[in-house]
Amino acid sequence: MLLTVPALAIVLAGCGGGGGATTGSAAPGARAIQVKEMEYALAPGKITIAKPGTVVFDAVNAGKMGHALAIEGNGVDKETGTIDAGSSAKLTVDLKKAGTYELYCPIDGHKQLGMKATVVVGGGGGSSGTTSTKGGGGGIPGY
Ligand SMILES: [Cu+2]
Repeated sequence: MLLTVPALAIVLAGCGGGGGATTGSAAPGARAIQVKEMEYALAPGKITIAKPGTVVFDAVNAGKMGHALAIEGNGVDKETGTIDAGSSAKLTVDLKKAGTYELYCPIDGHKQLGMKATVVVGGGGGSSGTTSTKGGGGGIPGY
């Protein structure tokens, strides 16, 4: 029996506060991003993600023919099968590295016709980010 797993999941969700307002019902920590596919474009054309992590691209085929969704870059190379017109598919990828990734439709010629988008993953660590007020622990004010 896996009785401890749901309890653990609840605990993790409970203390995972502080992130962005994630209203979706995706797995904890995963971001869901919807990408519309049509002839011949992807929308949005540029996706910015604050920091590395797991991303679920929800590819919706809003076009009139079959499409698919692929992502490539920084060692990542993954794609869905063909998505029929009116259907959708999920592409889950672990974008571990900050940098630029290319999202595109791998079906013959579609990328060249404009079915591509840029995904930029931010560094996470850096100037902005979480500035906690915990002060290094040993901070004795006034010393
Ligand atoms: Cu396509």
